[in-house]
Amino acid sequence: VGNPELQRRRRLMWLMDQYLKNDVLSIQKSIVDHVEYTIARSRFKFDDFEAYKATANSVRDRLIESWNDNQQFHRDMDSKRVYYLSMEFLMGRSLLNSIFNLGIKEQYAQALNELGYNLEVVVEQERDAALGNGGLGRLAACFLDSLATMNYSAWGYGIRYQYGLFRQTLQDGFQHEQPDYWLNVGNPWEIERVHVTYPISFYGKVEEKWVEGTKTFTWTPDEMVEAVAYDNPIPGYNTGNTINLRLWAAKPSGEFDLQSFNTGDYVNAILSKQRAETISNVLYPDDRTYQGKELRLKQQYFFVSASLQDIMRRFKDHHSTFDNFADKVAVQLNDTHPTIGVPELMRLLVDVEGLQWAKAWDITTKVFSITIHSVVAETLEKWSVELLQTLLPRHLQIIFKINAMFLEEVKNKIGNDYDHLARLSIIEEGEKKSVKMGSLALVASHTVNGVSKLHSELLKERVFKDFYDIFPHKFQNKTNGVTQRRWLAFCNPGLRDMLTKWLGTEAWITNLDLLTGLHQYASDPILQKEWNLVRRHNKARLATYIEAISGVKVSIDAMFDVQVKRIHQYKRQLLNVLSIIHRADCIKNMSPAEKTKVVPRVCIIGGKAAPGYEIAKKIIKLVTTVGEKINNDKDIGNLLKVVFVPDYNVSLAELIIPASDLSQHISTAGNEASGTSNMKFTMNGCLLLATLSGSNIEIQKEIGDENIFVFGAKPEEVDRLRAERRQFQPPQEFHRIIGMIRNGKFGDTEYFQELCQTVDGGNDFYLLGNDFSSYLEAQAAVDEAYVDRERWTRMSIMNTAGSGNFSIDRTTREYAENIWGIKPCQPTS
Ligand code: GPW
Repeated sequence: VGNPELQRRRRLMWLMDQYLKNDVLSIQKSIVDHVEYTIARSRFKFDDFEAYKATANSVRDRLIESWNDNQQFHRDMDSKRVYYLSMEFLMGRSLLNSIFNLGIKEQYAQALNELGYNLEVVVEQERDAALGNGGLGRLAACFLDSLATMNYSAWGYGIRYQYGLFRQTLQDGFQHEQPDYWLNVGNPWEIERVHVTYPISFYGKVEEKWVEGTKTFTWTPDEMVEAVAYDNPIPGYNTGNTINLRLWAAKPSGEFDLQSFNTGDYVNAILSKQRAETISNVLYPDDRTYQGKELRLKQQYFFVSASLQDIMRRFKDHHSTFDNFADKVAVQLNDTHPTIGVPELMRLLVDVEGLQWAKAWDITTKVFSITIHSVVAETLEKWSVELLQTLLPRHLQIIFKINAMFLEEVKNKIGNDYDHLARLSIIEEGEKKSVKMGSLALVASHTVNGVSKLHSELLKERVFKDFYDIFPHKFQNKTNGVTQRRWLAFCNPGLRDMLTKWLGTEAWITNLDLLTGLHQYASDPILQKEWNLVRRHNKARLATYIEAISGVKVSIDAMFDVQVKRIHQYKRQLLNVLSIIHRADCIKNMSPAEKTKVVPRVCIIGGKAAPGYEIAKKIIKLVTTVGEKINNDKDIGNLLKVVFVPDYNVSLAELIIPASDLSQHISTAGNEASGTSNMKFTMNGCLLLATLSGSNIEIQKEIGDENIFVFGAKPEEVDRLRAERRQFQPPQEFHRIIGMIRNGKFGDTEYFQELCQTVDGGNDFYLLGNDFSSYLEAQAAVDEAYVDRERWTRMSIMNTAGSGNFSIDRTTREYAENIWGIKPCQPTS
């Protein structure tokens, strides 16, 4: 009581509470304040978009308040924190998520309503923050939600791209890319920190000097840019814990390169400095192909260096030596993209802070851990030694030294087996030497994990076999998860209320295992009736949307059969299209009596192709062409509709997933590292048509074989089937359908030839021909199950009931306990 500092703080806390009350009237006042003072519109006249902006700003105020309290709390506690470094954060919209997590959704709905606005409409005004490509980026976003909700101390670090993932439009059925300049309408969710900046250097040369008997290195860069922090508060659900996503923007550096101003060419000097901003301009839209572009490496180094400098500055506020750095800091690398952080931390510790190499290496190897998201070594990044030498000369030296010490160490274990050493070496020799970023990350990390059980085994057996032999203790599995807040509670309000009613508690929103409580009601006719009512409502919403964008009228009695994800050959959207053609063909050959037995389907496909990925673009065109043909075929009528949903993104996923009856996760066995949308569909009571890939296998185990449709080769057969594919004879139907495309049944005869070639016997790397029969059988089983409404509904309920393990909260807890060494921690009062 006598402590004046404490009194002062209490007073400040109390004052803040006076400002930001959460009753309807206070919320209305803050919304109208923002209309008038922030967006400077008349309080009597603002449209839905302005209502969104004002509402978002009023929520932002509340977020900042809890953000500040939380950061202060963790500063005082000096708790260990995890930093999640990722090139991508696929956040989607924030408004609904924020007011739900803060527990003020009802108040906001009422406040807006009384002002003459509708929350649902207002929410739709927000543009997606699409700072990611797909699964990897969305996983990062789910982690943030979970870390905040579970009261961990955590920050995300990434890049504030000015252009998010391109927007996909279709013109004559072809994909076109439109820039996503998402910041031009302003971003109320970020807080610019003009004073939190770090210099980031590039190019130049390194000088070696002997100082008091030790060799020192001075890097004199040729280019310098400034990294400026933008903070994005991430509120947890039902907790005061609001964590931070700090994104870096590149700005011209103020201090550097003053000489160019003295040459008299003042204007050009400014223009050339302006080019610094290009570093954070645009997100690379290629999901996993590395083109070795210098700008990409610059982006990686830019955000990683800024983040590490920031982490070290924060650490130094409390500590005078780096002795217990690793007790306070854990850094998670989201795939190999931030791996340049390894030599960067070494450089900062050795060259800047003056630590001995051995000490710095000890710290580094205790700080880093990495998640790998791919099943094949070819997708792991490699950077040419030449490029590194030019762009980051000091880092290349450090990488060489790490490699030399590492190879020295393994020689003691495996002897002078040259081939073996070459495979382990971080440097790939050859005409063009390169640095294997995966290997570098593995050598420096205390832990490496895959993202599903099967995938983690494949990492040990294949991708990193040589490393597994010498570092078996480093390898772990962390099966992915998704946040049930966004992906169930918020995007499917009907199901949310029903779950809460039947389970008698809302606690499943933070403890998804409670969903097992539904098992006992799976056959209960009352639950089944309510269940189907909710599903129909969701399907009606999607049907309205589909009609609005495509003009295609779809019946909600039809089965909604959905495949939405990035377009990739290994994900086999082509297999889906081929079976759609087959289905249409069968229907056309039926008698009227036979037709009455057909289960009507609406096949919905969505996803973006990387702009340079020609085959993927041809798949999109095939879907739209086939759709055009089928949708206008009188013989088929309502028995089959095919819709390509353009510009699939987080917000569309929130509409589509709750409305799906069947969803397809049909990559060649073992080829999907995990998959995460499969989890979202399962949670929402959608049945899966799935191959033995990634987390499909674990979902099957949780919900039971009888509640999922699994088909296709076994993962362990894939190598052999690939080797024998030249001899394999695909079934007649397969040939026939390919023939139809080849012969111009769907037009664009020339255009589709190359696509057809990809499944020609010798070429069919993803084994579409091999799996075709089994796929059709599974599809028939789906139809059979669907007509038995009681059975289908029970299966649907069993999917939701069995999805508890795929909450990201489970994943987060496993990382926290087995990798990061952090504990939940929140203020007691
Ligand atoms: F190539 N994933 C992704 F493996 O979305 F790095 N982008 C990528 O660049 C890669 C993987 C990479 C996905 C996986 O394909 C998917 O199976 C997984 O569920 C997801 O990452 C999250 O782990």
